Amino acid sequence: MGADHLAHKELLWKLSSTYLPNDVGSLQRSLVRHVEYTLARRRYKLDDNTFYQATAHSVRDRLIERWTDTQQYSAKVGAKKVYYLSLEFLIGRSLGNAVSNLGLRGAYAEALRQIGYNLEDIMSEEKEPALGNGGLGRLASCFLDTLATQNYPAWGYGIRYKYGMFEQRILNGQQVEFPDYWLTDGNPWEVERLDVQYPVRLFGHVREFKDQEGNTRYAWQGGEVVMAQAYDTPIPGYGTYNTNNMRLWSSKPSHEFDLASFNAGNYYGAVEAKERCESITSVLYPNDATDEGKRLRLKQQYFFVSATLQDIFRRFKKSVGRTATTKIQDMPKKVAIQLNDTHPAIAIPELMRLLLDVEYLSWEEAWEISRNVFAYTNHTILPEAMEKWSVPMITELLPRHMQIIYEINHRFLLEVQKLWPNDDTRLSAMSIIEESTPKMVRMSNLAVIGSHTVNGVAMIHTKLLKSTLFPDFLLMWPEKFINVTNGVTPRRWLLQANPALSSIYTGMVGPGWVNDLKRLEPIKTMAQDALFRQRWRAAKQTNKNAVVDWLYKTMGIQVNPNALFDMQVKRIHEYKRQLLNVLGIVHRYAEITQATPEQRNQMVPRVCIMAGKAAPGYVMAKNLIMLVCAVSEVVNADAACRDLLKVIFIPNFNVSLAELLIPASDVSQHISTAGLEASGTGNMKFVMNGGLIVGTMDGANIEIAQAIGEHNMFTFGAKASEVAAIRRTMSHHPPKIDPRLQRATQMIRSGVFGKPKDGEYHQLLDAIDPHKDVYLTAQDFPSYLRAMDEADAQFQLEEKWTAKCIESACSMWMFSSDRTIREYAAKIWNVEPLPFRPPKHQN
Ligand code: F55
Repeated sequence: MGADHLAHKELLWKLSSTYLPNDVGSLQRSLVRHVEYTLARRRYKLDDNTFYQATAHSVRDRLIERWTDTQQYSAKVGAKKVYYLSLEFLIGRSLGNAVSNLGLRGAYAEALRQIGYNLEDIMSEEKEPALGNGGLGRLASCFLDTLATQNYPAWGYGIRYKYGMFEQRILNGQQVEFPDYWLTDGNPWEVERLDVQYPVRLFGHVREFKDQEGNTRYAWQGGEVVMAQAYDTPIPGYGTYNTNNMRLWSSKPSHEFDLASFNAGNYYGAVEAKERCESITSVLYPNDATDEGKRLRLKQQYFFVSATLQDIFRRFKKSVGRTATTKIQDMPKKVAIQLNDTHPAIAIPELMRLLLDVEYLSWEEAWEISRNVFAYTNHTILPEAMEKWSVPMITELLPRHMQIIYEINHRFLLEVQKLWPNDDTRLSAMSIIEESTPKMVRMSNLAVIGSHTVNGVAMIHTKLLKSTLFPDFLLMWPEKFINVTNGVTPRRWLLQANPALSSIYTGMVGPGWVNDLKRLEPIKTMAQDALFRQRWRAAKQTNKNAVVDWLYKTMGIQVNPNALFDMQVKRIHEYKRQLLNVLGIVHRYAEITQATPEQRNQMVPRVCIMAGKAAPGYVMAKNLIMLVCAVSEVVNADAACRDLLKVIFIPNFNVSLAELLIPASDVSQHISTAGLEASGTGNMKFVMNGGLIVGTMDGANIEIAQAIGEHNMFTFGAKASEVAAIRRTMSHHPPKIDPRLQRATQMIRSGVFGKPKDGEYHQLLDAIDPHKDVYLTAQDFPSYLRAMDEADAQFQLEEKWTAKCIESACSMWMFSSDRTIREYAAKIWNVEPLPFRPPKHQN
């Protein structure tokens, strides 16, 4: 290197190596600079939205310096990286999270205050990206937060949908979906990487030929080529400089399109083809528990996987170049890929294709690498959610992958035959191909066969996974199946969502609890301290008041702030049994209207809050929303209920609303039919925030009960082990209907809540007929009421109730995603934290 070059390099380094100052004055200068030079505005009274944009850019600058340094550092070290592949990331708003994780919340609040703006108001200007359906997408985002906070070298990969989860409005008491175009104001949190683009092929054909050694090789050719464009979003850790990356792909046309159509002289055809390219990443599929088998969805999955693997491969090969000793066979030493459900499972044949057709490895070598790279997380055992793609569809869209899947299956079935000769039943159950018409590819079998580890997301779920979904695979590979119980990030779900409770925690044990939730354990003894209980209640009241104000401001509804706040907020699904909740509410309404004034005086006032989206094509879920809205109309207008009962359906449930609601709940409901909710993560958030649970022995409820003590949870209903037998019996010996249920359904059927013209309520109620009560709603009704009564009774014993809440909230450390991720790192990924510390002079 020449002397000039070195001097240039040194000067450049000096110019770029210092971190931005974070004192209030500097932040203000940065805000104004962004108003003037980034947004090109001045000498106006600027509105909150403009200041949101400016604040976001100012914070973004501070994220970027840590982000680029973290990435450079981990590349230099050549550390093993985790790649979390998910078709969904439900990130929520970024501004509050960023200032909080950077430790700059106070400084920004003050900087803004002095120039006449309020940070909270500014934060609420942000439109939340809704790039996920529910629990699965939110889990991915909690994991990214923890991965950064714990200094793991990790990237999230996903899709940058133009339209996220639809916006739900309630019109005439029914859900109506509106497109969620979340990019209208631009997105200051992303960086478009014009230098990171990959071609992705679709359709075409496979050519067979001989390589120089005379081996048969295959090349996938022709078809259409679409470009994948990378957009990067920094993911800051809390209390660390480490800032990870979330890379989302957007589809755009490749130049090939221009050429092809130009040659054909077909202008309109060319434009249409371009539109088709862009449509791949247009919209998030809004189903959270059914597989629609739509072709565009398979295109999305492959598009995402292809771009991601090319990117991972390129990075890995660059690192191979740096260290002469690393070979392609060492990929599993440098790369761990986690498949978030089967949605990205086409990555398995895609990696095989790259290793076979591009790298020219042998099948055995390729398979060895591939299997040691991938691990698969299952999130459901519902049969209707199991992904299957028709063989004709895959053959048309991804001809080479279909070949590879057949080859994987062929070799696998030979192994099965060796283990279990002449066992055709087992063979067809374990096959990747379902022998139906048309034949189908079972993505879960592919994912199990192609991964080194498969995990469920709560103990009971993993148990059922082994016993019902994959029993044969378990016999074959007993070590492959493990449990990693879900968790949620305390940064977003406590520190940011619940400042009132957070400041109590910090006052008691210092700020360390945010990254080490175990430190809250000692606070449990404070449950015995009357003064502490009072402070605790004051915090809860602050949060309840915030919801009361919000309800009045946005919905015009007045509620009693001293009532028991009861919430069920999650996707609407029959297995989650919102119907059980509504029937309970109708029962309560009946009790109130029939009570004497003295009896009414004894009743516990309740505010019942429900929220959640129904998949647009899910009739039963939409009917349920209709019923809730109708019940709400009648109950809230009935003078008899006044302060005793309010029923509220809050439209458009999302991460921001969850942050408002969860800290304000006294009781939340997690009441799925036992065995059907894989884990649930809302349950964890509610208890961490000092609420108690009414719940079934399902998903993570079971482990939460264990952690906080069963006396602190209102449990009810059939156990998972009993469900099958109950279902079998009910068809010939239907159970007697509880008279209270009889009354509630009678009220609904007779039109107390109106009579919609298509018999929507009848449809809902027919499904709980004791002959065919699939979700055991009628079956569990009596014990549900008992649990709710118990909650009422306990709520009246204010001091005892508070003690329960304190004990529970401070016993929740194992439901921090920090614990979850440590388990993934140790048991699945084999990766170590790599803290990045900037040189002293830089901060
Ligand atoms: C999204 C798309 C499809 Cl095609 C299928 C399912 C989904 C989805 O959103 N699933 C989902 O949210 N599953 C939930 O995952 C959570 C995290 O593991 C669990 O807590 C929850 O029990 C499970 O239902």
